[in-house]
Amino acid sequence: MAATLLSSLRSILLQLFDSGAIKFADPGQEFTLKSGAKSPAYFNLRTLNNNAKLREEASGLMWQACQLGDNATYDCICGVPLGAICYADAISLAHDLPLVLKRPFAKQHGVSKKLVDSDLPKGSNCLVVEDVVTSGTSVIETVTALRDAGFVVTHAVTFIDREQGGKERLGTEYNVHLSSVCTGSQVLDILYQNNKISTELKDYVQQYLSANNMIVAKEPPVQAKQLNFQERALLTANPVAKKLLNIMTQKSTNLIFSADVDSLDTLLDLASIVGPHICAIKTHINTFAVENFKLDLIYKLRNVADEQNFLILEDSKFADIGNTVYKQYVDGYHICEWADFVTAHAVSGPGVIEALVKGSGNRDRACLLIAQMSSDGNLVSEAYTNGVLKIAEDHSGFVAGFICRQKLSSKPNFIHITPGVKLAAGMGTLGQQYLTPDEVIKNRQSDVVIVGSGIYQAEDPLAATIAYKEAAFAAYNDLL
Ligand code: S5P
Repeated sequence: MAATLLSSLRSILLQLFDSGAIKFADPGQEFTLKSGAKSPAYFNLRTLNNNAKLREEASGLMWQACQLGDNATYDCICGVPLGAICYADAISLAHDLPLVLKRPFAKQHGVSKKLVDSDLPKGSNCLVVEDVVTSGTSVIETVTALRDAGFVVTHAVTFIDREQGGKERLGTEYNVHLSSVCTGSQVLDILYQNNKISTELKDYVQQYLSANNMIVAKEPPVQAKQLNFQERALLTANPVAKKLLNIMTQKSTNLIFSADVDSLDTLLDLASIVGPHICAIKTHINTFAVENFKLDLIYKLRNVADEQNFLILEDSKFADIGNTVYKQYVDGYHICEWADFVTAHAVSGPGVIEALVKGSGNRDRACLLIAQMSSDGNLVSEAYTNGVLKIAEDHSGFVAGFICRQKLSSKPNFIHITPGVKLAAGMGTLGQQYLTPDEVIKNRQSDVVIVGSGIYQAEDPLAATIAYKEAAFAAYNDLL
């Protein structure tokens, strides 16, 4: 980088750091990113909006970073909404490039429901501008909308590339070349050289950025199933998924107990008995009679879970629009406070996950998406399941895996969890279809079984738990 550009970049980064737009967290105090992933580095360029001069300078650097050479240029420019529109606008004004606007959501009223509304000729080459790129998902959304509207998109530019897989994904999967003014490592170097951060912090954040590529390779070099739970934990960014994989290894159990009992008192008693043999307990908090409901009992369950090293999975099956899900998750039964992870349908789109990410705040939380169901005659189609996988991949920082009938994804970070399990296969009551632990883990290559009535209706729930645990874990070991 030329000396003048470097000095301009240095001055911008130092001002961003001093104004709190670039922040770093010590181990254990990580920030939650938009995708739900935790990170010790936080780059929020929105504060550049407060300083017109600085914004103009930053836009100038972006423009220089994405020059095509040979006097070639772009026909128009589009900023990823909302954060990067101001940079696209500054470049548009400075270089007389038509500005294309992409809406964050399709208009619900009026004549046009399009995401991109422009009367520029089809085939115009549009440069896409973003402020910070991590996994590249937001740039991809804008590229896709522009292409759907007839634009050609070959190049995108960002101020900071966090070097967490976005550039590679854009290049290999979308044929878009991403240029950047600087990378996450360069930000660290410049701040370190200017005595803003210590060597320890620089090394810690650098290590995190290098180890947490948000894009798990399309085809992992080793088949996911050949990796054991412990190895997969190392490849998993979500803290809950990581914890579950580690618990399964430490306790030799891939059994979740579905505690569909009549009262919270019974649930607590059973949890203490079966706790040593399960990796998680699954609750349906809204099945308890309202008049008997005592929230303090659920906090007692939290204590038992922590003491006995198992997680709590609240099977809420959230399915509404984001705003309602947020209220159900945060206010209804205070689920966000005591449940490590929850289930959600993806039928209403990614807003459900975004609501859960928001409701989780700084807590270590995750969700499982319902990708398939065990009930007879359910309406889940293959196309729907594929849609669920796509949403999960776009939100892999928060989605820990799937409720499913078989292995669906080869990505080692996604945990496959299967309900409808009994030692004897067959039809249950009200349309439930049961498979055996062997069928689920060995033949269908799922990772974890959920067992409810097979345990709580057994004469000896502890003996039944041990039998399910041993059957499911032996099937897992046989596969390795
Ligand atoms: O497709 C599904 C998804 C879920 S989460 N089928 C299911 O049975 N479940 C849940 O798993 C269901 O709500 C119940 O809590 C548990 C199965 O219980 P069981 O008694 O049939 O083992």
